[in-house]
Amino acid sequence: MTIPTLYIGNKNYSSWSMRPWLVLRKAQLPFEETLIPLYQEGTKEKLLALSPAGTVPVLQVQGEMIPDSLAICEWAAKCVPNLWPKDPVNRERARALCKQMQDDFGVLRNTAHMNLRRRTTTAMPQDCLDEAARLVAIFEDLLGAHEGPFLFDDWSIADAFATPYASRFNTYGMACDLKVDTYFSELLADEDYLDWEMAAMNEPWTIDMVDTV
Ligand SMILES: N[C@@H](CCC(=O)N[C@@H](CS)C(=O)NCC(=O)O)C(=O)O
Repeated sequence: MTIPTLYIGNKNYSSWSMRPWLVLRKAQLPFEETLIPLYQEGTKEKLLALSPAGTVPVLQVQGEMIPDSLAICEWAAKCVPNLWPKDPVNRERARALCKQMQDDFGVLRNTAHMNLRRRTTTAMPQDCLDEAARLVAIFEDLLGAHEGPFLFDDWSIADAFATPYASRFNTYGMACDLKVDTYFSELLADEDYLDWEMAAMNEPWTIDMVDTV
């Protein structure tokens, strides 16, 4: 079997790419990675050559392309056990939460862009803070209902999906309660996350519209 290739965007900015990369790492599945710098001349053509979605991440497996971060994580979960919670109800709740983390919180995602190198004290607009508070309340409930330290006890794909949000709270200095703050610190101290972050720190590319918010 040929080793799968994960096509990703800039590690500093691409929250969608980070999630399946963390999951493949945690799954200890061998993979190669190819980084396509985003928002440069020719980027869109390169992305469209990978899949009709025209976005990263994309996983190439046996010559076939799997676009979409959650679909890639589902593929990994079929290859190895325990990437989703064991309990069937929690498993489906974790899936639903991942879907929500993809589709919901648009103001938060589009105002407080993931930007691992950045630290700013610029006040975020109220609608962004409101969405951040709504996300924190969801995490707080789950952390209170489980033994922790993760959303559904053991690390799962849901925690990979939460990690880019944790980094946003750091970058923009957004407040959250102690339990969620401790959880975010756990995610950002993860050794695979730190490998990703280190690579992000050394990337040469910048995206002005995201660096000046
Ligand atoms: N729902 C998709 C969204 C992927 C996505 O929007 N990726 C961004 C990178 S962070 C992208 O490729 N943007 C480039 C573009 O839209 O031209 C997923 O979960 O994979």
